[in-house]
Amino acid sequence: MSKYTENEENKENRKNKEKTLTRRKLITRAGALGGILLTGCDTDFYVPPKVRPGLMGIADTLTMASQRLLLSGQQLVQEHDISEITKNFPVWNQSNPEDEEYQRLRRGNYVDWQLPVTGLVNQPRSFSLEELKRFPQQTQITSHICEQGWSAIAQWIGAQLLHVLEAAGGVKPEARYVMIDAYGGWYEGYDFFDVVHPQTILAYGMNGKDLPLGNGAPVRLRVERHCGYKQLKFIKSIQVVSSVEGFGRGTGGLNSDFGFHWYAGA
Ligand SMILES: Nc1nc2c(c(=O)[nH]1)N[C@H]1C(S)=C(S)[C@@H](COP(=O)(O)O)O[C@H]1N2
Ligand SMILES: [Mo]
Repeated sequence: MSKYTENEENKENRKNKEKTLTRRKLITRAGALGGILLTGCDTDFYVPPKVRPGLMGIADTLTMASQRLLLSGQQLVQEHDISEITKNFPVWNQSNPEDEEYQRLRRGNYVDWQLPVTGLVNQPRSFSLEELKRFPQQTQITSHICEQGWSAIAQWIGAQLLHVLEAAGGVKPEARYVMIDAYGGWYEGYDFFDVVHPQTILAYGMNGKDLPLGNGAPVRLRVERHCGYKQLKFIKSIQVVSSVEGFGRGTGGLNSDFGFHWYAGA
């Protein structure tokens, strides 16, 4: 039925993910990434990069800290059955970035699309779509919750962000955030708690097909414990950084620049 996966394959996939998900393994993996969890930056996991002033800031920090404490074992979000997939998954906000470069790539069916991974990685490099598809393929059927009041279930197919960073030589010890730029001007930042999560993938497929244009072709992020606006579409480049200074208004993402919570955990 599907180009990428079958129901059974998905079940097998999920079992494998559950097996690999022990805290010890996570630390080992993160250790391979440059000792992220071992170099004394644990408290970074509990506070946003920029705490908003006043009550909002206190609320943000408490929400993030309490969820992070509860989720310190890196639980997986619930995965659904193929029969629960929403028939017409919405296309929300941007549906076809106008950038000339994006339009050129789209007309060429993204054959020339390249994803640069730079900053605090040991071997900066780019990945083509074909190269991304060569990483172990992960599928997950999850629900997407938009802060603007809708939710829908889809199957996402992609490569773990963790694997991609490993293929760029792993990250340097100063690495704290992954900043992702998108065509159309959006950008978002993520900390390593979410970056190394086994369900955080660069998705190039949706419901058994290539990712449709309006849902972020050729590649979008799925960071499953977050709500809609963190699920960045039309990915252009990835940068590993020690600080979110110098990106937009310096809050760590376009949405937080405009007053949304940086930490959008659902
Ligand atoms: N680049 C980019 N990413 C984006 C958006 C966008 O407009 N541009 N919208 C966000 C919001 S608010 C939501 S709810 C989801 C919508 O994803 P969909 O269009 O696949 O439904 O993408 C998120 N990522
Ligand atoms: Mo959203």
